[in-house]
Amino acid sequence: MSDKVYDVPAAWAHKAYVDDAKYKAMYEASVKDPNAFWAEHGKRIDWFHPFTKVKNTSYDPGHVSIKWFEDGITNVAYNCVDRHLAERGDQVAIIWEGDDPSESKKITYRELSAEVNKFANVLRNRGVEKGDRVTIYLPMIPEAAYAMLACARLGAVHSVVFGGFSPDSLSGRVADCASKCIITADEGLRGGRKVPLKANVDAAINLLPPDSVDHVVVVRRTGAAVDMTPGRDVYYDEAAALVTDECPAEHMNAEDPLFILYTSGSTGKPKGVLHTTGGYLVYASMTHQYVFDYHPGEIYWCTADVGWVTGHSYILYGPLANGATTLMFEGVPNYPSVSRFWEVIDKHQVNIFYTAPTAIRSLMQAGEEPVKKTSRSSLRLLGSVGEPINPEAWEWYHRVVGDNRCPIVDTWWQTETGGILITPLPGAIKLKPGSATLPFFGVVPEVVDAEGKVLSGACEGNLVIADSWPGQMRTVYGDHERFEQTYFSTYPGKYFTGDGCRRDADGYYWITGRVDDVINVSGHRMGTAEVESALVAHPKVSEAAVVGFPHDIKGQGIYAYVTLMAGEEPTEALRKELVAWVRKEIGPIASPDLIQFAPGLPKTRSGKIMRRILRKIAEDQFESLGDTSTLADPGVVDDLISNRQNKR
Ligand code: 6R9
Repeated sequence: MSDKVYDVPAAWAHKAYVDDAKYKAMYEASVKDPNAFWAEHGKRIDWFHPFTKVKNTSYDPGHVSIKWFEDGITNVAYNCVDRHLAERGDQVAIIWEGDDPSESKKITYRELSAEVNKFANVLRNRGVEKGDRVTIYLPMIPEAAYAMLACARLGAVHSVVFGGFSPDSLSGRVADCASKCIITADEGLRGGRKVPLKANVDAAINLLPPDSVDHVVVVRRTGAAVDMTPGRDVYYDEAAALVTDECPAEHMNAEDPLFILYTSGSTGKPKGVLHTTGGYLVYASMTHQYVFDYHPGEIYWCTADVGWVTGHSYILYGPLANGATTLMFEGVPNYPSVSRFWEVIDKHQVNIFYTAPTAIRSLMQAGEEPVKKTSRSSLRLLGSVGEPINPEAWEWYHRVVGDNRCPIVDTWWQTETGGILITPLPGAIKLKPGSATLPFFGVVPEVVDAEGKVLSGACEGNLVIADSWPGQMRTVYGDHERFEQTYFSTYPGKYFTGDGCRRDADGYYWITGRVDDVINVSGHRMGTAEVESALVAHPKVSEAAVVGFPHDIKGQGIYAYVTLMAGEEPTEALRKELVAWVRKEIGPIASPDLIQFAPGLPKTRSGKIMRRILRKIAEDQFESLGDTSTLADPGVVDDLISNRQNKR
C-alpha cells in the first residue's frame, strides 16, 4: 500500500464536468433519492417512448428482481448511431488500428450507420429476429462493432466469445444460449500470428447436436481459404452486396435483453451474464462521460478486446452513445515493438487511454526508453481496469507514460456490474496509487465481515453493494436461481462482489482481489474449477486442484496440483502435454504456469480438498499454513512443500 496522495490538478478541477463539491452533492442526491436522480439522468439517452417508472428493484432472498426504466421504449443502436447523424454524421466514430502498423481506417458516424444497417439486413435475411441469440466470434475488426450494433438494432441478443477461446469453450457457449447463428472471420491476426477462427467454429459446431447452428457468417479478414459448408456458411461481403443500408431499429423495452456475456465463477461452467437495454446504456454512457471526463472531439482509446465486458461498455456502447471517437486496436502491446501503444497514441493523437495493469507491468519491464522516444503530448487522462494495480506500476504509468501530467482513473467493476462502480472522477477526487477510491453516483458499497456484519470506518472485509444501479446484470441467462445463489445468498439482501477490500480512514476503497475460487490472470477471469475439470478430463489425470499464485506480470499465475492415475509416470513430457491439453480444452489464457505432480492432495476427513493450504504452498508461505490438524493425512503436506514448483 502507498500513502502518497496526488491532488487534483488545478486545471482539471476547473475544466472537468465534476469538481469536489459537485461530486459530493451529486453523490448525496443519487443515494438519497435514486428515483429522482436516475429519472433525470435516464434522459441522457433518446427514448421512443419515455419511461414513467424509474427504479423497481429487490434484493430480497428468493425474490431478487431488477428493473430500471421498465416502461421506456428505446433502441441501443439508434442511440449509438442514428441520433448522432444530424449533428456529427461526418465525425469519426471509430478509428481502427490494425495489427500491422501500416493498416488503419477511420469510420464516420454516417459510414457506421450504413455498415450497421447492412449487417442487420444480412442477419435479418438469415431469419434473425428480436430475442434470438447470435454468437459473435470475431477479432478486433470494425465488423465486430457492426455486428454487435446490428444485433442491437434488430433486438437480437449477442453473445460475444473472445477469439482466444477454444472450440470446446465456444461450443459450450453456443449451446447454453442456443444460438442459431454465429458470426466469425476466416482468421484473426494478432501480433503477426494467425488465429484459425473459422476452423474453430467448424470444430465447435461438430461438438454440437446436428442442426444446432443454421447460419455462419464469415467476414474475410486475412483472405485465407477456409472450408465453407454450403447452405450454412456465407461470406459477409457477398451477403452484404445484396442488401440495402436501411434497416429500421426495433422498438425495445428498457428491460429487453441486449447481450449475454459468459464469465467465470467459483463453481461450475461459465455463467451467461445477462444485461438489458435501457439501464445498461444509461449507466455505460454516463460513466464513460464522467469517469473519463469525455468532451466532444476527444480521441478515446480503450485497449480491451470486445470479447470482454470492458470492450462492450467502454469501446463500444458507452463511447458511441456519447458520440465519441473510439479507437479499436486489433493488435497487442509488444508488436512490432514494445513502443506500439505509445506510437498509436501519437499517430492518432489519443487524449484518453484506458488499459490493464498487466500490460503496464509487462511494458515497464522494457524500461523507459521505448516510451520516452514517443511524444504522448496529446494524452490528458489515463485509466486502469481488470485487476488491482500495484503502486509501483501506478507510479510508472503516471510518471513515465503520463509525464506526471495525467491523472489515473483506477476503475473497479465487473462483468456483472455492466459499468464502473468505484473510481476516481479526475476533476474531483484525489488519487492514491493502488486505490480505486470512491463510489460512482448511485453506488452504495459496504464492507462486511465473514458473518455479514457491516463494518464502519477504516476496516477490511468483503465488498458488497447494498442497492441496485441501472447497469447491474439482471440474471444468469436461463438460470435465475443460480443468479440469486451466486450473488445474493452469501450476504442476504446485498449484492456480493466476490472481492475482498479495505477501506481507509478517508473512506477510500482498496480492492485486494477475489476471495472466492476465481483467479485473475492478466486481467482475465478464470474459475479454478474450470481448469481443474479440463485437467481431470485427461486420461492420465486422476485428480487436480488449481490455485492462483503471485506473478510479476500477470498479477496471478495458474498453479495446478495434479495427481496421476496409478502407474503413470510424472515426466517433463507429460507436464508439457497437460499444459497443451488445457490450452486446447479452454484456450491459451488458461494455460497452467506451473504443474506440480502430487501423489496426494491435502484433504479433510470428509474428503474436501483444503485449498487454503495449496494456496499457501503456491505462494511460498510455508510458515503460515494454518491449522492442518483436520487433514486426513498430514504427511501429504511435507511432500507438497518439498516438491514446490518454481518459476523457470
Ligand atoms: C471489468 C472487469 C472482474 C474482477 C473484479 C476484481 C477485478 C477489475 C479492478 C479489479 C482491482 C480494479 N478488478 N477491476 N480489481 N481494481 N480496478 O475486469 O470485469 O472480467 O468481470 O473481472 O476483476 O476482482 O471482481 P471482469
